Amino acid sequence: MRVLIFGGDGYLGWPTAMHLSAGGFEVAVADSYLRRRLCEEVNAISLFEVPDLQERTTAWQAASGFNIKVFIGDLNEWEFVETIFRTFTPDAVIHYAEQPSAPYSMFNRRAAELTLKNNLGVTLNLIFAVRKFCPNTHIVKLGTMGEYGTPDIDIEEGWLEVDHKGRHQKFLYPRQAGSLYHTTKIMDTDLLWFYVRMWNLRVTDLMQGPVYGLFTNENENDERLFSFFNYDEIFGTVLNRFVVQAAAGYPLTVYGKGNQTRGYLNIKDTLNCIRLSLLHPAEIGELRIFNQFTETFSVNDLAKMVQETGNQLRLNVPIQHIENPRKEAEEHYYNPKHSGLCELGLKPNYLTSEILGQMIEFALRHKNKIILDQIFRKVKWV
Ligand code: USQ
Repeated sequence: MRVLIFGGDGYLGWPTAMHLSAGGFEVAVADSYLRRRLCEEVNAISLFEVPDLQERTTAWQAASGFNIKVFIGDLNEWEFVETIFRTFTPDAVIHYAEQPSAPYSMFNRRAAELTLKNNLGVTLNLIFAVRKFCPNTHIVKLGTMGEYGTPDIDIEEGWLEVDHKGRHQKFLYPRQAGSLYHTTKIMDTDLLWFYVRMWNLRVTDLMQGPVYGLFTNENENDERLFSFFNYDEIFGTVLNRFVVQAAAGYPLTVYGKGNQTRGYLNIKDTLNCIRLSLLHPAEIGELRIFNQFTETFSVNDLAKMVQETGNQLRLNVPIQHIENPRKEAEEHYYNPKHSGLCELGLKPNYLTSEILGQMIEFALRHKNKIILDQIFRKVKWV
């Protein structure tokens, strides 16, 4: 299967490229290095330096013998997207190429505009390219659990059956995001659903929760193949941040009451979910939605687990509740369904103190590179 990865340089894009390449897929990656530029702009530095895509694909070929094709350019530019599809017509496209940070999207007008234009522009170009060059190609789009928000009813897997005044209809599950970034993901889903109805596209939209981790089966012995590991307030996700904070002796930054609950998953399971989605594609004319996470935790749960594991490693790990820079419910009902990917064969890698210990030990090996000023800068959302 020929697989094209939009956003192949990112935290998840690069590990996905290696994973599929190792699994016998023919892989090409496209990226504009937007994330690298934005991280530089806001001074958000990964825990260790990450080589560019040319260097990484060369290192990967030396390590595995597999070749990954690289396209560097702006996926908002239609001519660039056309060139890619002419050179490498894919059986499936995985779309990660979005400005991925909720805090960044809430910075200011310019950041909001960039997030909106980039995320929707790339999705639109992808849709038109598939329609023009390969209408049966399977689009696998990374959405987010944040599209649903935190409603006071169970969250279904993408769709809600509604009985109204004696009649019945299935709708996209109501979405109400908590940041502009998450709102662009809702708009992406709406765009895809519209074109599925218009043009019979074949789409899987994966509503993913926050991902943690660093180690995959493909990179475990070679640091040149590691993905970005951001621990700053803007591009770092909560558990990766807590791990670095524990290593640095920085009190864990629990926002507000800490009862915000989300569905989390290990980076290894992101790769498994993507592979399973490719191997079991959506039907022509279907928008298939999976909720992509393996277990739910509150921020307090995560902080306690990191504290306990840190203590086992003889670290002193204080927890500090700080004023929440975001506008979000700090106590809420949360019961999202997530059976679809398990039915396709997902065997979850659950969060254990062993996994946390490996992450903390890795962060300890890089402790001299941790910049404490990056950890909390109070990017207020309101
Ligand atoms: N949080 C803290 N302390 C911190 C950082 C975060 O308490 O130091 C809290 C946040 O307030 C939030 C929760 O932890 O309640 C998760 O925050 P996060 O920064 O890990 O995740 P989020 O900003 O929602 O975004 C991340 C990814 C995004 C993905 C999303 C999935 O950056 O690309 O779409 O997770 S989800 O959250 O399910 O929408």
